[in-house]
Amino acid sequence: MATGNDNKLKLYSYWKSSCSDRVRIALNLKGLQYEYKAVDLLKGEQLSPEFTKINPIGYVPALVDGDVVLSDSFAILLYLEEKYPQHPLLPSDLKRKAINYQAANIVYSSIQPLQNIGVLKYIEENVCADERVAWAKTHIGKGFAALEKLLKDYAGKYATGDEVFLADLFLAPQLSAAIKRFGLDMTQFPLLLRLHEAYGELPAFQNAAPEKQPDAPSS
Ligand SMILES: N[C@@H](CCC(=O)N[C@@H](CS)C(=O)NCC(=O)O)C(=O)O
Repeated sequence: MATGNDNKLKLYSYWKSSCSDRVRIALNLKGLQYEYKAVDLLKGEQLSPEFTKINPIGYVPALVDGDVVLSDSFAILLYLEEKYPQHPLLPSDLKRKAINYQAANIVYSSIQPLQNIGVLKYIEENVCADERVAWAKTHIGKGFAALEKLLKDYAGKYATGDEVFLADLFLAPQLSAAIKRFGLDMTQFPLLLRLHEAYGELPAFQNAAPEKQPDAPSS
C-alpha cells in the first residue's frame, strides 16, 4: 500500500472501484486536493492489518480528513457535503433531493453489492465461472430498468435536472462498469446511455475515471 505525508485529505482507493470513483468525482467537483493511497484489491491489500485498522470490513474507499477516519462511500459523500458545501451534491427541492437518495440507493444497495469483486469471486469458485458475468448482468439490468423508469420524469442534462447531483455520482461509475467491464447491452436503457455520454464530457468525471488513477496499469 502506498504511503505519504499527513496534512491533506487522504483517499484510500482502487483504480477500478466504482465506490472509490464516486468519492473521487465528489472531491473533484468540490475542488478538494487529496493524496491518493492505492489499495490493491487483487493482491488482497484491503484485508491487510494496516488497512483494516482504517476500515475493519476491508473495503475501499476510506477517507482520512485530519482526525476523521471514515469508510463507506455514502457516509463519505454526506460528510464531504456538510464539511465542504461548495458545489452542493443535493438539490434544495425536497422532492428532487429524495429522488437523488432513491437513485443513489438503487446503485448503492441493489446493484453494486451484488457485483462486488468478493461476490463474483465466490460465484466463480462455488457455482461456476460462466455464471460470474451472467449474474452481474442480471442484477445490473434489474437496477437499470428501475432507474430508467424512475428518472424519466426528472432527468434533464443529468439524472435529476440540468445540474450534477448525488444520483449522478452513483450512476456514472456504475454505468461505466456495466458497459466497459460487463459488456451490458444498453439498448433498453436509452436515458441511462445518454447520461453515460453526458458524464464523459465533464472534467470532474473524466479525471476520476479508473484509467486516470495512479494505480491503473499503464497499458
Ligand atoms: N458500501 C460500501 C461498499 C464498498 C465496496 O464494496 N468496495 C469494493 C470496491 S467497489 C471493495 O473494496 N471490494 C473488495 C472486496 O470485495 O474484497 C461503499 O459504498 O463504500
